[in-house]
Amino acid sequence: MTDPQLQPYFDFASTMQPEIDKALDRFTQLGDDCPSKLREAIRYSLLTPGKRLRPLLVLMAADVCGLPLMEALPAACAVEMVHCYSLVHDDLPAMDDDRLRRGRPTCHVAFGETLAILVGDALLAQAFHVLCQLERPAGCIARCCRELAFAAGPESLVGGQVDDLAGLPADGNLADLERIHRRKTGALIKVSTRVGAILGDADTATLAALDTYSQNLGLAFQITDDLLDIRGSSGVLGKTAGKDAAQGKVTYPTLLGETASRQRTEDLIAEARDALRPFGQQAAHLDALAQFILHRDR
Ligand code: GRG
Repeated sequence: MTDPQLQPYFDFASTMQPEIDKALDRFTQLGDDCPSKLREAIRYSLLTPGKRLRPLLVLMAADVCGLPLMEALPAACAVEMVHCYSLVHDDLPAMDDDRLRRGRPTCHVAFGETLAILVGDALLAQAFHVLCQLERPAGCIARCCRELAFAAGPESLVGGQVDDLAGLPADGNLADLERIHRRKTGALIKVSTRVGAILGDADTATLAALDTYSQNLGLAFQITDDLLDIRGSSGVLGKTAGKDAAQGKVTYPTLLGETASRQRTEDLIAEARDALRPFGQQAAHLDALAQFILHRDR
């Protein structure tokens, strides 16, 4: 039976995930100048059933700020496109060399390495093309573009990935690890709520509260990812479990142990939920999503 505290998350997700998927489908009905193999590979990677957490965060943050959900849909899709590009590139042999993603062969296994690189390139560009289709004032769109570009760029996602691939030295500490994850995993989660809030004309206090929420959520998300890598099964996760240990990676559980890592996740989620207090019931969906992170098994 579903935990009643998670119900607002499942209600929101069951209504909005199909809308997100329909919009992603629409935004990838590319014209004849897009080679059919490229279109097929883009859609193969993007339209597979992921959790759609980042687009849900965009929509929930927009909702808290009073923007009609459908108006934020292009931004939700743009963030998912950047996320999907990062997964396709991360899975490449030159990076994490993974063969399973979202329960299916990874893009380069299905379509070859060259096309997988180009799928990532195309998704990154298409994200900004889609973001510019928002029906919001030009200044607001420009701000969203700047925020997403920063989150995807060398001081965030790409920088975090470079440091993650280099690996922490054996004497690496928690601060070093969190610096990687703040950029590699956290930045896209943080920008999701920021973009939703910016579209909803949020004031500074609202943006700051949502930043606190999403920063704590991002770190908690990464720790649960590390724990699932140990305890989860590839079948449920839809990706290869046990990779961190196989690669001898320094992770939260290797630094803190599993029990303390679990406790840290709970503390971070409590802090994330605390930041939502000023919004009361309006933030019920964001609150339930935070609790979902604690319970997720994939
Ligand atoms: C290639 C620039 C570049 C960055 C790659 C995506 C990524 C950065 C690394 C993947 C490795 C990893 C396990 C990251 C932890 C967090 C993460 C992004 C997990 C996957 O996201 P989910 O669980 O995936 O939201 P779905 O498939 O549900 O969308």
